[in-house]
Parts: sequence; structure tokens; C-alpha cells
Amino acid sequence: MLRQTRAPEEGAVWIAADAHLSPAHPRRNERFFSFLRGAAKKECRALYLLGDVFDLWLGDEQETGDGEDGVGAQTKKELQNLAAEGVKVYLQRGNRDFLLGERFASAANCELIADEHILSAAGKKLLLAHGDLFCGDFSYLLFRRVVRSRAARLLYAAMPKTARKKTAKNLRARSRRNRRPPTFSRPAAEALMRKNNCHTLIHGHFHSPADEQWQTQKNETFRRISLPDWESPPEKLAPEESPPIFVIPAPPVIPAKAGIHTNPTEKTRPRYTYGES
Ligand SMILES: [Mn+2]
Repeated sequence: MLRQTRAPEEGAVWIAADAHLSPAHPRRNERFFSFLRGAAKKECRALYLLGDVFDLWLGDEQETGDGEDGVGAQTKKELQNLAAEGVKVYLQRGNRDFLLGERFASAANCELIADEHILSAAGKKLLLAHGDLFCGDFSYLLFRRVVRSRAARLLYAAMPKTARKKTAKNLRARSRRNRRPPTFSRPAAEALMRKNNCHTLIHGHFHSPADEQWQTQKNETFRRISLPDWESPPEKLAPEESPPIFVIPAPPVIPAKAGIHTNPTEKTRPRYTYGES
């Protein structure tokens, strides 16, 4: 699983989260798929999906409701097409699809990235994380640690299909019970940024867009960018309009002056910032 990647030298980087693809929401699925179909024709060369691509994922065997009725299979196909068009896609796990594995990722021609991933872009190190770690809810964090442990994974893999479905149902019910709006914990985010030596965090999970910067008592400056979700847009809006993504624009190519030989790596080196506040 990749812990670190670098933005491509040409083309833009697009970052999205929380598509929550599900057979129960065909309009939302279609909005996301049409977004994928348009990505390569625009300037996107790398796409990072920061978790909860699926509303529920029970394992790459596709023994899931999603897999059986084709949402998993269609997503795989759409991602394969995108890869064939030259867009590198990176998948991170969320709390709903933390059982997403290498098997699905490689079948879809994507790369699975670690829960804490560092993207080097525009001369900066950006920390990418789904975001459930920053919910500040101790009981959830304990629960997360248990269900994501190696032991739990092995136990789950050994369960018969019906038991797995039942477990998934219970997990979903638990998540629904806890649906009071989560509050973002700055100390948790600061700790993870310090650990990874980053000052900017991009995350999903909270389903509410935010871009804020703050200073700690130790005079450190941190910034976090929270991505919106993919709830169906208002009726009047075409599905492909205003996708809820964060864009790191393509580095401008500095034209070579006549008669002066320029180093090609120099020419394409990123020289931009992206809306630093
Ligand atoms: Mn989530």
C-alpha cells in the first residue's frame, strides 16, 4: 500500500471523497460515474478518492449487496476506463469500505493508498486521510481500532457469507445510531499532521466542505481542507456540473525562449500555489 506519491509533472490532481455508491442511490451513482467519464477529457491526470467510495463494502469477493447488484462491478469498469484514458487513480479506505482490498484495486487498475498518505504537490507535502480519525469520539476510535485489526479481518474472512452480511448489517445499524453530526477534532488532526511532518490535511468523512487555517500555542500553522460529499445536486443542475472535488491545478509550462536551451525538468517544475489563504 502506497504511503507517499508525487503529483504528475503535467496535468492536474483531483481529490474527492464520500461518493457512498449504493444501489439505493442510482442518481448519486450516475453523477459520480459521469464525473469519472469527464475527468480524462479535462486536465485531470491523477485522481485521489479518499474513502467511502462505497456506502458498504464487505470484501473484494463481491459478496456484498453492492457487488451482486452491479454497483461494485460498474465502478470497477468505470475506473478501468479512466485508467485506460491515462488517469492514475488512487483509492483510500473509508469507514464504510475499510474492507476494500488490493484485489479490487488491482482489478480496477487503481492503487490502494495507506490510511495516512502523503502527496507531494506544488512543493508541499499534503496529508490525505479519510477523516474518521478526527471525529473526537473515543468510543468510535476504540471500535475502529478493533474492527480494523488484523485479528478482526481474519475472523471476518473466515465467516460464512450469511454471518458476514449479518455483521455488516449490525455495523451499519451502529453507524446509523451514531449519526449525530460528528465534530472535527483539531488536536487529533494536529497530532497526525505532526507525526507525518505535514501542515496541510485534506480529508472527507464529515460531508461538509471547509477550508480553514489555525495556529497552535506553539506557533505552528495548520490548514485543513474538508471535501463535500456526492449527494444528488439540485434538480436544475446537470449531474456533471460542479463536482465536489478539490483541484490542484496543472503546473504551468514556461515556454522556452528562442535560442536558449532549457532543461525539460526545469520547464515543468510546479511553480504555483493553489489558493493559499
Ligand atoms: Mn466516512
